[in-house]
Amino acid sequence: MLTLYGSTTSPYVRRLRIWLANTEHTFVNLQIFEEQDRLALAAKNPTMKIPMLEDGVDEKAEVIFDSRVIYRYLTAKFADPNLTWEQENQLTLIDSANDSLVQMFILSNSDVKADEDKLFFKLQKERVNAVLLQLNDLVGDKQFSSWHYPSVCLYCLIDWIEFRQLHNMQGLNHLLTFHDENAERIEVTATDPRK
Ligand SMILES: N[C@@H](CCC(=O)N[C@@H](CS)C(=O)NCC(=O)O)C(=O)O
Repeated sequence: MLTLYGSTTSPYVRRLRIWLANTEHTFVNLQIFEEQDRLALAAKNPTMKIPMLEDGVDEKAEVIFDSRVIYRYLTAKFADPNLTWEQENQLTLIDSANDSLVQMFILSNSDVKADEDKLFFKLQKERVNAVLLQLNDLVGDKQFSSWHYPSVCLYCLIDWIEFRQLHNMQGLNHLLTFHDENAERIEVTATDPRK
């Protein structure tokens, strides 16, 4: 029995909800910044980050942290092919922009103003700009034309950026087209964080 713990707004969780759309599993929707759910999460996962996967029940359950490791775990469990090194790099690009945006989002929710003269914000902005440009080029090179796992992750990143209004996507036309082309997939609409 597979149980995925997460939230409906996290882009890291959404990629796995989409990936597991045709696999029997239970989704536990946590409010990770609220006391009770936080305690429940901490009891199993001291990183206190979502997603988290549980395979099995009680003491016999395998508990896996981190979306990347969860994906590898699922790949091994269902004997799916591993990602290529090129796809691993695509995932690293996506995750690095995603991580920077998550950190800046948490800071803005902590009333810390994004001061571009400060090293922290300079570094994150530089990374996000460079990575999104590179991903835009890769989409232009047709590397995301099939709906493989990196495509799912890329979609979740772009859609989360739009949902939270985190970055001006003007000019990143390949990314915007890629987003539009995949927006009506059933597993995408079913996991829309706006619902
Ligand atoms: N490397 C992790 C990142 C997961 C992550 O950053 N999750 C966010 C939600 S989008 C989180 O749980 N943040 C809680 C915190 O930073 O305290 C993964 O791929 O699963």
